[in-house]
Amino acid sequence: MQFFNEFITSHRQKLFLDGFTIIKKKNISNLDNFLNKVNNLENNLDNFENQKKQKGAYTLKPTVQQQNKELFLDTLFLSNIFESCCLIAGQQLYLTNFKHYLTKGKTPALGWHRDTYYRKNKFTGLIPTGYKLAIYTKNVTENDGCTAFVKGSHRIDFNNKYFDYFLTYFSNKIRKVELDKGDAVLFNVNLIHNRLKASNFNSIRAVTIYGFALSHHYQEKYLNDNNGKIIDYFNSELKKRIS
Ligand SMILES: O=C(O)CCC(=O)C(=O)O
Repeated sequence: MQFFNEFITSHRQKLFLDGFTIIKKKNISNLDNFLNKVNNLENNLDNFENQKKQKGAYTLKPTVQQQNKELFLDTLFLSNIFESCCLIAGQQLYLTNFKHYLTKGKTPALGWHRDTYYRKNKFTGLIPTGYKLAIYTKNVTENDGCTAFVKGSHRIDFNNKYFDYFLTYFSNKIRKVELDKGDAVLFNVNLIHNRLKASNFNSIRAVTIYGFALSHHYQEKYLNDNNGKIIDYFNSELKKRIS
């Protein structure tokens, strides 16, 4: 119990200070079945389509994502990862969506961005700020297009793109997360982050990214197309566990 409390507290402090925290696979139970099945999906490129918003990256086709929604959502509950994320964040989290990304070979960087921000009197993204959980289904090194963060930038936000540019290119706050298959990262979506370019011809980088809001209320915004079925399934599984 003491180990558990210390584990959660240290991740919570990292999340507060840095805006992200790495959860190693050894601390996540029952992940192997998920990793094996997702690797099988990754082995067939017919399961994927070009991701329109991310040049050079692929995501699961909507039909394949629907067929496999139980695989991606059950793993949150069958392992301890979702419960750990709620304890680390200090509150109940509610799924808004998930995407499984694949990049193969040389791939350009996604670009530095915050998901939630305020510019020119306009808010973008979820207010209050939600979280994303990334579970890596392949090892990832700096040259494979790893995720990178501007450490602490969720707490240094002057709502100004030039200041963000300064943080990204001239500060020493960039952290590139090199990880092993099965490791996960929980991050605050106000944090400046990026998928760096993959510079190896033979690199394969794969990750499932789940978006979480802080209330049921925010799920409504995501009830479009087939995503409603994904949210309904998540909510019904969550209800079984918290009622
Ligand atoms: O794929 C990544 O590492 C970053 C993804 C990202 O930027 C996002 O989900 O907002």
